[in-house]
Amino acid sequence: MFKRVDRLAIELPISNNPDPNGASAVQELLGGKFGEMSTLNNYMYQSFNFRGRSKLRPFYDIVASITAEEFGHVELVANTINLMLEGSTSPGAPDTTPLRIGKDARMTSHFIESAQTALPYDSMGRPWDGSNVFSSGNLILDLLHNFFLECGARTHKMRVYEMTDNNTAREMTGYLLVRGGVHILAYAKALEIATGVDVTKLIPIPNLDNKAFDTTRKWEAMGEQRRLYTFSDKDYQQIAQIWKGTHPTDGGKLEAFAGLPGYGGPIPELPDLPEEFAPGISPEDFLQIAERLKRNAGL
Ligand code: MN3
Repeated sequence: MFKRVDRLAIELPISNNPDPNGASAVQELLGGKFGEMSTLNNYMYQSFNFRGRSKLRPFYDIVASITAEEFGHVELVANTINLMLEGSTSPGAPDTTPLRIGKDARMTSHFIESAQTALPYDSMGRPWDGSNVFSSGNLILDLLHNFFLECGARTHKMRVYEMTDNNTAREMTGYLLVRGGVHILAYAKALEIATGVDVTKLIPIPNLDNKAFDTTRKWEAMGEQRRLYTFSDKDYQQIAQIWKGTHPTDGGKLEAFAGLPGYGGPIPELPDLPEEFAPGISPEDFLQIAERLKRNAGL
């Protein structure tokens, strides 16, 4: 089962200027083949389908706890896209063409299908689909796939980082580069325990340190590249049987934590967007809703 927390993985800065085309590039990190929806669903199905769980518990715990973290990454990237689109248009009567900018934006669907918010699509508007999930049932093959998936995800994050200097996008991407690096290392170490092969020698792919990206540095200074969380109060603690030893590039001690990270940020508040009819609740409607809520509460 899953427990939900009404908090974002990190605090996202409010973007200083709308960047609809940057938001369409960031869609790749959400609904692309190597995006967060793919990492989430790959690990989620592998954890549902895991054979020999009792015997291979530490491997199951690694896949299951990273699944939970990926849920929060999907949420973080979606919120980044929302903030990048924020302020693209302003209210106006239909005849003033208030959504004019939408027709020239790379992802017109942000302005038609959703009220300037994230969609489960890649950067070219292709919908994410279940064929992006690899769940072979062979433990080594699945772990190898996950290592490859995380390296591909890292490559795409680095390229998107180079495409937009929007501050919200950079903050999110820097953080996810650090956390994705943890997942690369977790799968490498799992493969090492399972096979005896030192997969960490392949790291980093691409061969560029996270430190080259400005917004990674504060997370690395905090030691986030060395921490793996269970995302559960009591379960999945056998991650510590795999997540131990030292970090291959920074030499620090790897630490497994029960629970969630101690940091996080508020879920950004999205204001009314009358030109998109969203949420479409007028002040008069709201008064009536408040009245009905009061009546339902017996007041
Ligand atoms: Mn991720």
